[in-house]
Amino acid sequence: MSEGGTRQLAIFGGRPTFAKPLHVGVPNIGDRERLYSRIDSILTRRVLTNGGPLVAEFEARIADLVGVRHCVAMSNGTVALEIVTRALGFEQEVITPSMTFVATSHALQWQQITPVFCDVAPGAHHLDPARIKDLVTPRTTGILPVNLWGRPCNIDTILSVAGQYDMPVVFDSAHAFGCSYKGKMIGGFGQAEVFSFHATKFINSFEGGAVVTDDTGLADKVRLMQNFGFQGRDTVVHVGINGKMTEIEAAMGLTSLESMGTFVEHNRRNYHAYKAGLHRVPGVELIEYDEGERCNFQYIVIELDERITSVTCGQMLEILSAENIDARRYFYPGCHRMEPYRSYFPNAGLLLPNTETLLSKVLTLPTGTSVSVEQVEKITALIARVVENGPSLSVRFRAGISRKSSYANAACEA
Ligand code: T4K
Repeated sequence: MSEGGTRQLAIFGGRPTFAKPLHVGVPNIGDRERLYSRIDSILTRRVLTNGGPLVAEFEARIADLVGVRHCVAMSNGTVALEIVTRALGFEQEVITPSMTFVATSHALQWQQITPVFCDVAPGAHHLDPARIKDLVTPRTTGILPVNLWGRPCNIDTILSVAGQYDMPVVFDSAHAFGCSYKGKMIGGFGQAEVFSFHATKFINSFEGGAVVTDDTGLADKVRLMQNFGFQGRDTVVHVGINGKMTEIEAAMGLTSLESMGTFVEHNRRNYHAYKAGLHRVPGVELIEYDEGERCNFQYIVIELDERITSVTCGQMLEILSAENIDARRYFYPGCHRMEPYRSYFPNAGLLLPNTETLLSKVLTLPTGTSVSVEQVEKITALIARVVENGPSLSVRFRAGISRKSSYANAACEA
């Protein structure tokens, strides 16, 4: 532990481990000069949006990297999900996990499609393919699984179950750009996949997203719908919306892509530092990446077993937060416990026992290029110390000892 293990925890009035907060999701920034020069070219050209050359270049680069025929860049991942599911005729009911960012469900509900929440398998973070059959009804029109944390879900089995019902599958791969499954890049599975290039993502275009697919008809339709349904200047042939990516976003996206190798390498080093630091901490399990595959290592996720650590996830979050470690409880409490789903399906949790258990113990920790290995080492040392002192901390929490309390914390000064 820093300062020889004698420091009092900040939650009890000690000096925080970090002077400034360390966040999950601080953007990776590529080569600024390249970005400025691209922005300069945009201003000179005066083509700011509506299908400029940088968006076209970004789309070509993504399609090439992923190994698909088509990429349609979008204003963000949520709109990309809305457009592609609509283009595929998703309606009525769609099977999707609750263990995801709420955008996955919202993209459906926004179109009056009911997200039918599928539980995760015990101990897993992804939709359990074995449960899909129980959820299929005559109203089911598709499946929207999520490649959470950039780790692929059980893609083969999901596609095989979907095939039995002749149902389309769109993968929400918002986290999974640059990752692979069985040696093939994520982006090339199902009818289509969606990436997010939001600021907090591994590769960012400030805001942004993309639909990737090998289906030319689908790509054409998605492109139409993303630009009000315009075919040419004055002809509108389809209902549409504005989902376009701007040139300045593409400039950032292209610049990010040029640094992709550096970002992965940095994330990988941090991941290994977390792995080394948490390896022997009882009750704390780091969610591992399969390094035989391509990974972006963008999310550092731990599961706490409260029976061993004595402190709950919420308490750990509070302790870390006081130390200026802004961990997140992604995606607590689960989409099914957020509005409007909570009101629509008040008992959904009964069908999602594994999701509920998982959400009670998952924490996401800071990484990315703004976080150094030395900082990771301090974070893991702190977690180890908290767990070591778990029983006495838990007593203090139960006694309602408030944060930043000024009196000495003997238990944590060991
Ligand atoms: N599907 C999945 C599975 C997703 O995870 C997401 C988005 C989507 C679909 C939809 O894609 P988009 O429509 O967003 O393209 C963030 C992001 O807003 C969201 O994109 C992302 N998932 C989700 C996992 O995380 P918040 O509410 O956690 O963001 P926020 O504003 O708290 O930012 C996180 C931290 O990042 C901050 O504490 C500070 C730091 N940060 C953030 C921004 C935006 C910066 O340092 N600079 C910044 O510019 O949702």
